[in-house]
Formats: sequence, structure tokens, C-alpha cells
Amino acid sequence: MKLIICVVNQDDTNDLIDALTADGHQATVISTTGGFLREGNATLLLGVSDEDVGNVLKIIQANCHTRVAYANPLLPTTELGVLHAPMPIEVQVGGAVVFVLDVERFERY
Ligand code: 2BA
Repeated sequence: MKLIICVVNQDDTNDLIDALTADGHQATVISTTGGFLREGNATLLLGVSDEDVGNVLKIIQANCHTRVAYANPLLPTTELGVLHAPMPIEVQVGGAVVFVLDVERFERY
């Protein structure tokens, strides 16, 4: 068994969960915040059999879309301590960041 941890854009979450549940998979959704952009995203936890991993990854890929976001880097200062106006930098977010972990043991009581 594997545990798939999947960080996705909030806007893709509903479609992704619909597609996963329609295919018979179970998921837990946690509201999370990206450490870089400090914007809300969603993290899904999915316990799946080894043979289902490929199919779940395909569903994630099909339902999560890449987006462009702008981040404001920390204000740089000169030696005299004068602040420069920050230039937003463009970053590509997602579609999905996925970790696949081995599950040592799974119990349901
Ligand atoms: P954030 O941390 O808010 O990052 C959003 C996007 O900003 C990232 O997209 C990446 O393109 C860019 N980015 C992140 N850190 C950066 C840095 N130090 N310098 C320049 N650009 C940077 P994704 O890579 O698609 O990541 C989307 C979200 O997935 C992340 O949101 C974070 O919540 C999660 N994530 C990504 N990689 C992770 C990792 N290795 N461990 C845990 N969570 C991760």
C-alpha cells in the first residue's frame, strides 16, 4: 500500500476529488498554505493499493492545472538602509506536487 500526499491548487480540488471518488478512491483533504506564496492550497491524503498508484497519478495529472503566480520577494535594502520597491517575480505553480510513500501498516477500526 502507498500513501499519496498531493498538494494542489484550491481551484482544482473539487474536480479532483469528484474524479477520484468516481473512480472508487478515498481521500482526505486538508486546507494548507504554500510556504513560498503564503496562499491557500489543498493537500490530499490518499491511501491506495500499489496497483492503483498509476491510475491515481493519471487522475491527478488530468485534473490539476499549472498556473502563473506573482510573488513579492523580501524588500532589499541598500547599505544606507533605503528601501527599493520590490519587483514581483513570476512563478509557475503546480499543477500538483505529489509524494508517494510506502505504508508500513494500515488499520481501520
Ligand atoms: P508554495 O510554497 O507557495 O510555492 C508556490 C510556487 O512558488 C512553487 O510551485 C514554485 O514554482 C515557486 N517556489 C517555491 N519556492 C520557491 C523558491 N524558494 N524560490 C523560487 N520559487 C519558489 P510548486 O513547486 O508547484 O509548488 C506548489 C506548492 O506545493 C507549494 O506552494 C507548496 O505548498 C507545495 N510544495 C512544493 N514543493 C514542496 C516540497 N518539496 N515539500 C513540501 N511542499 C511542497
